[in-house]
Amino acid sequence: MAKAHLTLRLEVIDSHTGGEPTRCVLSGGPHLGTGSLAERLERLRREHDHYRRAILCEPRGSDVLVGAFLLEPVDPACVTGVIFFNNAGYLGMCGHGIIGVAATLAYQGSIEPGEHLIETPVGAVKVNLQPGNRITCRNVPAYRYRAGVTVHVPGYGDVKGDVAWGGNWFFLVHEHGFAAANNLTASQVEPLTTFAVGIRRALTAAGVTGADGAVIDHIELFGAAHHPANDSRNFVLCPGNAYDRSPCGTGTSARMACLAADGQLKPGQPWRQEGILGTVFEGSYEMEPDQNGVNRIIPIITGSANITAECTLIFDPSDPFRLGVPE
Ligand code: PYC
Repeated sequence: MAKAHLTLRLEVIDSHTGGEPTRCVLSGGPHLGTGSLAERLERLRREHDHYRRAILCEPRGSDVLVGAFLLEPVDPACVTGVIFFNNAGYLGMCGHGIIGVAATLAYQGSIEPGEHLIETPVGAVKVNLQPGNRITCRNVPAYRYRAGVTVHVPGYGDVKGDVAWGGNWFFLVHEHGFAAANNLTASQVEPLTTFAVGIRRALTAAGVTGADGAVIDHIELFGAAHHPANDSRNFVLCPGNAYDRSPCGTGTSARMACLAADGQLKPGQPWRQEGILGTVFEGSYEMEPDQNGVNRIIPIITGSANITAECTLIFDPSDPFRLGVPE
């Protein structure tokens, strides 16, 4: 097999948003040419996927990390383009990640407080940088695709949930044993993960997908909030089986789309989503017609991020794990 070409050094800035890490790759990434971000994502996937594992997986990273390649936007109104990736592949959008990207741009002095546009493969996202690294992001349109879908999960029985888009595809489940026992806690991450992986397998086996056959790769379980100021608590399983340490921006968007569809959350009404670590995203939404005139919610999510590292990744040609530990 031909030796995969890889830059020797990459400049990165790491941050975390409510506990969930983001690694921004600032320079030294592969040349992806021009074209839309969706086209460049496909080129990255097809021709340079080894970068993803080398940057994100062990020994330089871990399954929890979400990567963000910063690149030239197509729309000059955007401050940057970004392609998100993780241990399993690529993400259309990433809520905690966009907050991490904005905090990184602010740390670098590339953006001032106020509004900025960031281009993603699924559309432009507006961010508003406020004092104290608080960042509000106006996500891509979100919607519920199917309500009340039941799948049989071996070992657990029938599980009912909604399929919704919030920038990624989610299956959202409210009724389950962990919620009944108020067990959406960090100490239960292993059994929660096993349950959520079982749901995802059951969805695949039953042929339940998002629109156009899209794989539902995020599973979101809900329970009562632990803090009285919050509306709900969640556990989110990500595509590569890591769980989201934050309340998940795209998952919170999918949740608000379902609440809006059920008439339980009005435009502008606040929604405080607590994650498994107790960190919170403040959400609300505006209603807007899409290009086909169909009303979609535009989720608005606020969180904060902190910078944790600014460093150079080194890919020594003699390192047997230069491209990451093999799967
Ligand atoms: O915050 O949208 C999000 C997200 C997706 C996967 C991990 N975090």
